Amino acid sequence: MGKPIITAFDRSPDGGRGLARDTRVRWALEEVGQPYEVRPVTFDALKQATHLARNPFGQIPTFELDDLTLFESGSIILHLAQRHSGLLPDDPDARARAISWMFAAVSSVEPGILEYFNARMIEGDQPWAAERLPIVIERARRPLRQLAACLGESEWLDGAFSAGDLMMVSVLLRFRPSGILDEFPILAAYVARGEARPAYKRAFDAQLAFNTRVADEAGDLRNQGEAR
Ligand code: GTB
Repeated sequence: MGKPIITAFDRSPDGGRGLARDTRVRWALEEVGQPYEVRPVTFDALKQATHLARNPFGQIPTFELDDLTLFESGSIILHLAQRHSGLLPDDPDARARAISWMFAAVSSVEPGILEYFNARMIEGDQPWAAERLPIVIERARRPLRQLAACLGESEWLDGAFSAGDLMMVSVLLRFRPSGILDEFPILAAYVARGEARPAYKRAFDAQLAFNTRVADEAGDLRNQGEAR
């Protein structure tokens, strides 16, 4: 079996703050000890046929290994968690609950956070933006309040660290720059525990090095024709 190749922004707009979704896939790969390569893709190349064949929505991250190509960070992480040990419990019920948390992260928590970013970044100059923002923030806060109540003093969401935590921490991290995550000290501490994991640190450092590399010294696949 070869090394998987993931795609990432040729240059992430966040400059290496780890907020783009390749970081969560890198984190999962690090947790399971699977070496990988990174194919940088420019914004233009995202919407061209070669990349659309990997992801019909023209986005990163994707995952390629042998004949398998996957898109959606959640499905990539679930695939890794199912094929390697360390990210899902062996007990079938506990495994199902961990997968529930993965879905909760992307379908119950992340949408409100994304809507907040849309309201700030994309609609921020609309005449109604200031009036709408508090509604959007309150909608994003609601699942955080419920999540904090559920997590309480526990270290992780359901026993040992799992792909559910990896996904949830990744989703919450994106919200930290808003300051709203810090309204929930339980969640801020939970995110800090995730970030303290050696695998997260390796993933973060790798994406930072990738996004701050000197163009001509790129130790990746950028010379294979895609990112120009
Ligand atoms: N549901 C998909 C998944 O989970 O994989 C969503 C993938 C997605 O949104 N990908 C984004 C993308 O490719 C990058 S992560 N966007 C390009 C496009 O749609 O044309 C989102 C992101 C982008 C930038 C920052 N940032 O600069 O801070 C953070 C997160």
